[in-house]
Amino acid sequence: MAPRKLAAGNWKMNGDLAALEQIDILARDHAAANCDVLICPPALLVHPMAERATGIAVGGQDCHHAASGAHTGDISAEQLRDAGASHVIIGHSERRTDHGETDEMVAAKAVAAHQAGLTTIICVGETEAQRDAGETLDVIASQLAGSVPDCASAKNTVVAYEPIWAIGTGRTPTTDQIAEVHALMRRLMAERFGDGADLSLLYGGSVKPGNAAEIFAIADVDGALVGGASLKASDFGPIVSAL
Ligand code: G2H
Repeated sequence: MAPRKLAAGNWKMNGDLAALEQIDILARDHAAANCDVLICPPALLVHPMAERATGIAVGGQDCHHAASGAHTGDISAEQLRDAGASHVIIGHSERRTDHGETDEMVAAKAVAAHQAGLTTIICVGETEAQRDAGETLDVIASQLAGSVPDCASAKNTVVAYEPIWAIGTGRTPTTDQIAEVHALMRRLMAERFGDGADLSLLYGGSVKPGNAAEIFAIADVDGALVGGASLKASDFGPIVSAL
């Protein structure tokens, strides 16, 4: 099985009920896309989006590691699944920074998501200081080892490389820099999991209609996790088409 191609949108804390019309446009224009198309809206929009989306998968942006219980303000993987989600982003750098999520916490959430039947998109990425210090490959290897649980497989896990300094900044790594990290991720996943070579590997960080084709042409890039440019179908559509 070759890695599946995936164009994933991460709306972060943006969007409202009126924004769901963007899904109608995407569904209309990309019914025959060459890739899987996924939107991860704020949690409140997961259910209405899943009810409305045709041919577009819907995911959460985080989940708790417990299936239920006294965790005020949190959402479980089971609840996401019940609301119609098929995927969940885990360990985005904004969660790691804003909520102090460690690799260990990310792995525990991923286990919970897999137990609920969700596909996880597990995020890793270096800071600018780590890249400048020549630590990028070590950081990525360490994050993968700590964040991707033993129950991962190509069927339930996608990995996203998101260099923190490229997120929402308009800056992107060079194609060689992306290729180097993705080759490492491919090798490490293949070494660790029986079907690890088949995991989909996404690039994320300032992907736009204007740079998507160049990024998708890089070896071992199977798609993108897109933030700002996923909010409007007029931006995300061309990215889907480029994959
Ligand atoms: C990286 C990405 C989406 P943006 O966080 O996950 O956001 O495309 O806005 O850089």
